[in-house]
Amino acid sequence: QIKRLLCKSCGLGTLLVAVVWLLALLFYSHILGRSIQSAGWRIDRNATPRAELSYSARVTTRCTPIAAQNSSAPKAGPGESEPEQLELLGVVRNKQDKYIRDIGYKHHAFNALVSNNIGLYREIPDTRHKVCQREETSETEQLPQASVVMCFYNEHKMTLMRSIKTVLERTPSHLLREIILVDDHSDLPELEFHLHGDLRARLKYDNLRYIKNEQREGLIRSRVIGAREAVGDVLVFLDSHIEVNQQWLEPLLRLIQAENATLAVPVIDLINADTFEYTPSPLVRGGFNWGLHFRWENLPEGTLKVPEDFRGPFRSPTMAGGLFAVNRKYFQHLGEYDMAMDIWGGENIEISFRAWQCGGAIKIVPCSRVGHIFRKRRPYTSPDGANTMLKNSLRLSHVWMDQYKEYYIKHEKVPKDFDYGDISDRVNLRKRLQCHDFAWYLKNVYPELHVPGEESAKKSAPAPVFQPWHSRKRNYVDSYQMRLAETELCAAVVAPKVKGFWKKGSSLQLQPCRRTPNQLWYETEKAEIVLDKLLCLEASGDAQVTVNKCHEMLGDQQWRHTRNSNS
Ligand code: LR7
Ligand code: MN
Repeated sequence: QIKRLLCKSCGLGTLLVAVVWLLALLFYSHILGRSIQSAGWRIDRNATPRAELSYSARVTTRCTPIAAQNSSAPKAGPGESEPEQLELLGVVRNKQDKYIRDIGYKHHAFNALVSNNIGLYREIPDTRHKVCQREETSETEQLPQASVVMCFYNEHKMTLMRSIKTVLERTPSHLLREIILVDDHSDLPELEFHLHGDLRARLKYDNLRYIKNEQREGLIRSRVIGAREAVGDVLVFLDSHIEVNQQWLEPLLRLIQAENATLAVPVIDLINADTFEYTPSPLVRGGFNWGLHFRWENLPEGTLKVPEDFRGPFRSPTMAGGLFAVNRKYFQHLGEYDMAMDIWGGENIEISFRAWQCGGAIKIVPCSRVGHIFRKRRPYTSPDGANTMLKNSLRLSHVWMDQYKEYYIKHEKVPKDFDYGDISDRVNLRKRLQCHDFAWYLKNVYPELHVPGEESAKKSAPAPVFQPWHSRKRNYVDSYQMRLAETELCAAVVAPKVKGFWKKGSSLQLQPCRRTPNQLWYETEKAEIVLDKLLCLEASGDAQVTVNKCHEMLGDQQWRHTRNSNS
């Protein structure tokens, strides 16, 4: 009896499994309309990497303010959670922890408890593409010296100190002339101490210079105040809540040495405001819309074809503003910043237009990586509550945009009588430097921008945009095993685990199919094929396929399904 029962249920079980399997198969091939080529996965070398983006979510977002965008964050993928360590650092153990966290969010719009617990320094992932690591710094190479200018207003103390500390730790001392801190009249009690001495002692760095503004000036004038004190060959501006990555400075200096009228911009990696997780940003460039808001957008199609292309640099119509290097003399020559711009906003677009129109350039240097805390709101206001972005943008539009300023004014519905102050100095600067007009900029630097009323005959597609601050939260569209046709063998990673992860660079092998983590692949909306949430299928040299750290830059980690016409 028992035997019969068992057999019955086992028969039923088999049937059920078969039905589910069939349904799944049908769903897969008909609904998703794609098939996995199981025998021999192929690298489609002819495909332009960017062409593959066609089924990724294209959301247009801007860099700042970023409040609105975060709410639509894609759900985390399977098994995707913040690294354990960081989670632990966020644990609220007592009232004091809770206070630190809550007041931190209020004053800084990020999780100060985690930041405190991280302390002065931590390891962060090296997010550069592998071609960058091959870039040797030779003994004989003579690079210019940098002065880092960091201005801050009511910055979280530990975060500020870590920003400086990472610069000290990750910059060869012979390339760092000094660090100039400009305290923009902060009024938080913890910053009231003799910051200068305290910081110098704790950071053990003599060339730390400290300026405190007598009144609030805003980041734009503060940067100029700092820059005028600097003596290094190259100015490097940094926000006060950043962590620089390995060899971040050298590629910037190298570019400026070769092209002294180029503003060199690192890739801005993401430091999550809630968890402080550090994740890479994809390679994107800067644009803007007619509201004169900075936007990220994809590189022009075909920019990244072979691994060497990942070294850049890439021309960028604009920059985000906070992090860049520039020859100090050239910065002066170019007219520093507009000193009548207040507090926050617009200066990044202004210096972008000015640089391009007046004979310079802006280039993104992918081998230089600096992480920045992207927060959901700006935690401060201007002293009189004024909309400084509006005033600053009006100034820049009147100086640099010729008749095209009307698109801005219309877009933002700027009141006719809005007072943006006297711009004659900046108009004279434009004349003195004999700068190109805005039509030249649009034609030569940013032909992809849609001009209202004009046909979009320009060759590039409307610029699709990644959301860099979400990039780590991959959107998974599929999961599967890769089974060799007519066999029970599946593509697997068979490698020792290092600190709980498969060893990077491991190649694939065939193994009897099991739904074990080393055989389970997740496909993201960017067409990466991910194993165990961290490793991506990668085409490496010599026609090998391996798994390697996901670099989020597509190219050799972006895959296309091709139907096997014989089956
Ligand atoms: O009144 C102020 N005085 C200051 O000294 C206001 C701010 N600041 C300091 C502040 O402490 C910080 O160190 O200035 C720096 C920038 O201010 P944030 O961090 O509030 O600005 P943000 O990161 O939101 O804004 C981006 O756009 C700004 C436009 O004015 C500046 O150019 C910022 O430097 C810029 N930041 C970046 O580009 C980093 C990447 C973000 C992106 C995209
Ligand atoms: Mn910032």
